[in-house]
Amino acid sequence: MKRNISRILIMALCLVVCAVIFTFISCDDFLPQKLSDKPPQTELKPPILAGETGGGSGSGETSDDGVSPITGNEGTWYQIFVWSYYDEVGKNGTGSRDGMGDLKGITKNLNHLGCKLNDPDHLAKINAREDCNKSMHVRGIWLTPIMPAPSYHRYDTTDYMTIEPEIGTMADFDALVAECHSRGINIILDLAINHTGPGHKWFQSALAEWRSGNLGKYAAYYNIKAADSRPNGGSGNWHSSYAGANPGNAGKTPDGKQLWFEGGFGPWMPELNWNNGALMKEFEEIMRFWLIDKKVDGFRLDATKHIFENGSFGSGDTNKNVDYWKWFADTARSIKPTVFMVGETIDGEGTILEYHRPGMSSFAFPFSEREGRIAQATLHGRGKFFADGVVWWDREIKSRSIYATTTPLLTNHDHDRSSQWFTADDHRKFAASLLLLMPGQPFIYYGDEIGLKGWKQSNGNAGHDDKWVRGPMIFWWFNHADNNNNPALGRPMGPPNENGHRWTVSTSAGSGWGGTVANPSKHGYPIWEERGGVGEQLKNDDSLLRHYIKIQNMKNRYPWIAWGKIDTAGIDVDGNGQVGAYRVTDNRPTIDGKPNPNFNRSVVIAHNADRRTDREGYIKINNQSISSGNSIGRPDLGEKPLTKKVVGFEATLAKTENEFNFKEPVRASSSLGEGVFWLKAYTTAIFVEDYVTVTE
Ligand SMILES: [Ca+2]
Ligand SMILES: [Ca+2]
Repeated sequence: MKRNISRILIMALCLVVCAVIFTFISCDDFLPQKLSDKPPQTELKPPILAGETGGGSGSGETSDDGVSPITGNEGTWYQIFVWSYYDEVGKNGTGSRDGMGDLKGITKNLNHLGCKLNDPDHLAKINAREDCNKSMHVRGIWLTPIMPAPSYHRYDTTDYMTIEPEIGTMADFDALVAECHSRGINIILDLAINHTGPGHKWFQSALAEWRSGNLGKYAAYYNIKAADSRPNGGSGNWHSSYAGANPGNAGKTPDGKQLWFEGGFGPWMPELNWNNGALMKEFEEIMRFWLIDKKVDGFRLDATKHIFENGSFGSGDTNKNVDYWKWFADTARSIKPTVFMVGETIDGEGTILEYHRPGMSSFAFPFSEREGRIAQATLHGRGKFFADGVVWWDREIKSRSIYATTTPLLTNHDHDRSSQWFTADDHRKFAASLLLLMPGQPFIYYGDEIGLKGWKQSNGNAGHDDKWVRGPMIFWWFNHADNNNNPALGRPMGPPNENGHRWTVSTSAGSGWGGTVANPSKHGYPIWEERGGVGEQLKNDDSLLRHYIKIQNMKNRYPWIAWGKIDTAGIDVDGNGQVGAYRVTDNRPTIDGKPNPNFNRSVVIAHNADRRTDREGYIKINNQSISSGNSIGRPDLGEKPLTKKVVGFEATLAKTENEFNFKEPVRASSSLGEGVFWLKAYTTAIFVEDYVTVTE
């Protein structure tokens, strides 16, 4: 302080600059994956350089500052298959439990997902592992379809503006939304709008009009033709009779011609005719109803590429569909500017990317399942391949729309459960670190956080089908009486058995869901005899659930991971591609009109996917002075030039949240602005690059 400059005021916004390394217990019980193992599929494409794909200007959306409009509430999402989540009451939200999950069951268990925002000690409690630290702190829930529909999966909607009575009432839904919002949790609904169920009044009205010969409003809601033989050259996509809860023949016109309707997914899903303006108006009202009246925060959009086909089923007319979804996204956004939309496009990488152009997200399937990039890193040591993919994907989608965000997932209701093919807990934990620390808004499929297992019928898993991957969430496995002492977790949830838990769901005719599971072991559930459900895993610091919570807590300290700008400048790593790293920088000066205290802060996220060997990495920040006058840093504090640097690293081998308090840097580099990091085998680190403010 003797120096004769007026003053050096070092004001670290967060002197607890930190790198947190968390590690996992080595498991010598299993054979390590050989790094040379050939991935079990054809090589995924390398990242495409900017410009190669003609990224273009998206579909015309711009914003003043060129960055995504955000609310500050972005983050990790959680997908719930309502019927299997938690059974609290009977039909219509009343009476005693009936073996089916319901909306009240979700509301009751929200502590698992997030705690009250208005709790002033929120963060302190997290650090102290009290109350709220039982929560995963997700920022949103995706409910699979909750509207009336005859099938077990509910993607054959018969009424877009009511709630299926099996899971409760509209009042139950309102209560769930309110409770979610009080915890900072968004809710999006699953909309299946390529088709309806045959029981929808629109479809029945359409057929009635065709039969009467008086074609009115509804006749053109579906693709219906009158013909002596099956249309389109006998295409299997056209049906003369419909299936479902109340099957029937489509009937004939007054002059005796058979009626046929298009249904690419089968005779239980007649396809809507999206060339129809009246139908579009209909859906504007449906969107308004949910977004405004019911306060939902957005939609998950089913079967996006099937709206318009290019001839055969599944061919997907991308150009027409992108235009269609642009209409949808623009309409939704005009109703609610903050609406979040994510589509399901099951197709190649290039096609999925194109479905971001409408101004919505689209699930990042190239990162999912056992062949995706997360599994490639987890099972085959391909950390760099993963990180390169992260950077590539994020850049590609942002070049297509400012409203698009990376929306990765490990699995969903259509996939084999990840714990089935991640055979060890360290696999599961490492994969969770990869997923949750991806930029954008990752999705957790309910139960993945406790390692629920289950095969789907595909992949040669004879005797299995969808229900095996939509099994009961397990809140408690052992000692159901424990529940009495843990009211926050609600009543016990047992494993599936012959006595009525969950699997006695015999909903509606033709569902195929009914009956009990005669042999639970086939389902893979016995794993829980060792690990337990939510309740048991919360008590175990080394559990998979505790790992999810741990990462979520860390991630939520750096919320810009969900929206920031991504790059790899100055990052270098050793090894043969086992280490992958990328930087995410908060590029929002303001959030919701308020100065963003994290503006221009960044983190480097690094993963060592080598399961056996510690690896080095190197980060160099160019001590780059950021010129003043561009409102960086803390405009609310009137801060002047900021110098960005890595102040230090902490190399705590953190196993519990208590160790995340970033006490002191233990690995500060010798010169400011650069540093070497060292990652133990199969660990992940977050390095926080912070600011030191220097004023004269
Ligand atoms: Ca129930
Ligand atoms: Ca269609």
